[in-house]
Amino acid sequence: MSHPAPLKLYGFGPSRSFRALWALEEAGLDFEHIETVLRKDGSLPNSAKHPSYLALNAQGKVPTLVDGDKVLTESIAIVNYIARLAPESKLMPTSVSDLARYDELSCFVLAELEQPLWSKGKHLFALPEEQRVPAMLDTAKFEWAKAVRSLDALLEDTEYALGDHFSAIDILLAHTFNWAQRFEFDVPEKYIALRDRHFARPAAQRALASMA
Ligand SMILES: N[C@@H](CCC(=O)N[C@@H](CS)C(=O)NCC(=O)O)C(=O)O
Repeated sequence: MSHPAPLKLYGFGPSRSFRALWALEEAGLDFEHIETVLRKDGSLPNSAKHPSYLALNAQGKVPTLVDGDKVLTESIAIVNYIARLAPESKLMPTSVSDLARYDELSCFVLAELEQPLWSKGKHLFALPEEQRVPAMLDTAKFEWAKAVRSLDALLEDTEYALGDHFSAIDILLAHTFNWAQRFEFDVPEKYIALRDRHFARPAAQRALASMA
């Protein structure tokens, strides 16, 4: 779908930027995907530490979405923005009651489910070496198992997380379980199946192909 200003998504491989890439594909919006490299020398023009990128995203992280003179960071804010630009995609609900559930689940993914994954990443490779605490890896495993048990209680055993159709919550869950598997966390079979089911969608396949 055409949009007055061409959207630009700065992202990197299977990182959190994949959530935004997939949402753009589901929404059918025109966009340019700008592959950005992480934790590399800031003199590289496509580095997230290059001064021109830091002017967009002061943390030097992905994703960043640029829409004309609007610059947006934070993967969930970006996914929500995309959903609002393309309401017909129904990625985000509209009723107060469904939005409350949407907020509950998206906050859970961000604050509880992905937190131990990122802890492991930080203490394995992302933090400066002298800041890494190896014992955090066991803590992350413990917190992951606890978050998954809480999710079991939060989700119903239905095809989609919200109502009777696919939404951005399914993107967040599928992406986060894929991340967990890549980082060698224990992922229950039913969440592997959730990831596989949603990754089989044509929009997810296009997003996966475009970052290859
Ligand atoms: N809360 C942010 C986190 C963004 C983030 O940490 N992105 C990682 C990739 S998944 C990154 O760019 N890391 C680079 C670094 O830590 O230097 C979001 O959801 O967008």
